[in-house]
Amino acid sequence: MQFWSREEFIEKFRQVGQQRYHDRHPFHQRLHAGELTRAQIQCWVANRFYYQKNIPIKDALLTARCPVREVRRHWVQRIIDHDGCSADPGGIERWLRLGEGVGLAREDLEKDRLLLPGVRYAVDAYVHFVGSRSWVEGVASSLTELFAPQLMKDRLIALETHYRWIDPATMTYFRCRPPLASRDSENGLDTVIQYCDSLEQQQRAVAALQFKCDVLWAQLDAVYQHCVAPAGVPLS
Ligand code: AHQ
Repeated sequence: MQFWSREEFIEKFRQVGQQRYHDRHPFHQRLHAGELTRAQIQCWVANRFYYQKNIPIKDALLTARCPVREVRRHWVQRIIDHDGCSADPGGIERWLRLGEGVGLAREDLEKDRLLLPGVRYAVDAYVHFVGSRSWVEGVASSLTELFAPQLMKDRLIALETHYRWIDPATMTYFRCRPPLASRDSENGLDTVIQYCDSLEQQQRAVAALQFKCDVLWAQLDAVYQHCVAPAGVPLS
């Protein structure tokens, strides 16, 4: 097998997303169908917060491991997008507002009081992956966001349609993130294509995306198992 062209490489990433991205997970299917209870939504929001607050930590690990200034400039911006700055409260703050919107106390999220073991270990595995693999594999693992904008747009419509008990003003996270996700994933894709200069590195980049799809899937498995369909309890 020889080095993949740009088009072939991109198609490999698209195939991974098509088969394994978490938009296909039963939890998201039920969320979008309006089938979830307040308690199930709260469980999801509280556990996704652990993922969100670890994003800038893994981005800082990637930035520290990357010797290319032009790449670091993009990743420093990603940290600011989540942690915020004087001009913008940031995505983590917007997620805390979402938590309040679904009836959770900020401190419950900040102190991981509702965090499930499976979510903790999936997210910690992601942070460890980025902190221990090549920086290009770290960039490749973020490319799940190629598929995030449409998912977040669909999710926002579902939340506004089916879950009217949530104040729409607290859903700003899902209004602000899609354009940043598009910007970041386009930059990440160009970076991975530019810096993978062997077939072996290209294959490692695709494997990194597969790993990250499993990180996202495992988080929803933990939430689904805990509060939607506990093992051994028939759904009907
Ligand atoms: O809100 C999300 C986010 O800030 C990020 C950063 C990015 C990364 O660096 O891995 N991935 C990501 C994602 C976010 N939201 C998820 C969702 O379903 O709301 C999707 C997730 C992703 O696709 O990786």
